[in-house]
Amino acid sequence: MKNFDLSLYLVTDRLLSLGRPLEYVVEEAVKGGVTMVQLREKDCSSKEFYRQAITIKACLKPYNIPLIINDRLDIALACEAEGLHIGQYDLPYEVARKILGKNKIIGLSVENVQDVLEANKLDIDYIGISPVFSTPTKTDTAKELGLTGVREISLLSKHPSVGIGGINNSNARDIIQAGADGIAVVSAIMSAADPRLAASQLSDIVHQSKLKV
Ligand code: TZP
Ligand code: MG
Repeated sequence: MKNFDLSLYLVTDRLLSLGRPLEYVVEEAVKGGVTMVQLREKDCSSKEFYRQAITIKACLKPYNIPLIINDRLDIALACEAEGLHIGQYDLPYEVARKILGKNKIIGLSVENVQDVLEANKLDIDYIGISPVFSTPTKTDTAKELGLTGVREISLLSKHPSVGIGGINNSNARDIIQAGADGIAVVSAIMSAADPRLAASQLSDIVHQSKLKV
């Protein structure tokens, strides 16, 4: 059964973890309230990506938090992740679904209204609205969508949505109020001095904002 909660979605970047082991930051973040984790590691070998995936999978298991692999279908299969996240330039959704089967979670990044209309035709599990704000964490993004974009896209989308890009304590509430089901963050947790505290603050903001939506 697919069971997931997009409320606070941590996307990893080992290069932003201030030298701390990825599994340490991830586990602290989960203890703080992260509901979903995406392993997104660039510039590393397949062997290293696989090793990280196995380590993070084991770390999430006791907490029942789904592990989603960014882009690499082979790694998602190899580590028996709960799902895969694909972007507009990755493997087509149909190919991923055919290989992963109907019980896995597949998320798709959308960068504009046209992408959402196309996504509505697919049996994906969620969309990532990308990027909401510009961010130093990923510079090759499409144009920032802003809160107006989040509002428009979440209204149009037939799938649940999560905003990503430049999200932190000061704007997390706006993203939920604009209609997203959750927030996805990299640096706000990966680079926090105390990742557990950072996650718990973001989690509180998301849950309080949902009560008011
Ligand atoms: N996709 C769109 S923006 C982004 C990704 C992976 C990076 C978001 O990083 P941060 O640090 O939360 O702004
Ligand atoms: Mg990608």
